[in-house]
Amino acid sequence: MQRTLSIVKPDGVARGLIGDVVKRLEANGLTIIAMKMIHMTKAQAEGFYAVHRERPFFGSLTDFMSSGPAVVMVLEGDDAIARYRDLMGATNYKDAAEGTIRRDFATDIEKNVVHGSDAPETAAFEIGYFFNAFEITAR
Ligand code: DGI
Repeated sequence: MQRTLSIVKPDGVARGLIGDVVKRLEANGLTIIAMKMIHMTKAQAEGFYAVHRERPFFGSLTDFMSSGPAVVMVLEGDDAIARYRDLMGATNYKDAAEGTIRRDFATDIEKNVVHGSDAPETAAFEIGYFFNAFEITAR
């Protein structure tokens, strides 16, 4: 069993896509073991994406991520990190495979509806960034 962090980003929440994302997670055997709505401050978004702080899009990305409410979830399942990345599709929706969340819903390389951890170490950091142990349902 593996855990990963999922975010329905502010564009996805604003456009009414929470249900579509959750439906795909549940239909594909990823179990939601924690979930809440948050509205990140700019500083919280900068901390979350600190790995990208030298990138030219860092300011724009953290403005966007702090622009409205987002839904953060912890997903659990066999190979959950890679399986959820497959459901999301490539970062740039134009490169994303057919039937993926980003291909079907994203409108922009930055406004790409969802986030998912890319490795076990980042999943551990990202889950701990938003959730404490009491917020993750025991299984
Ligand atoms: O793990 P991903 O979300 O697929 O991608 P990432 O960790 O490389 O980048 C994090 C987010 O930053 C991504 O979802 C959208 C944004 N981003 C990535 N590359 C670019 C970008 N935004 C802009 N404007 N331009 C980029 O080249």
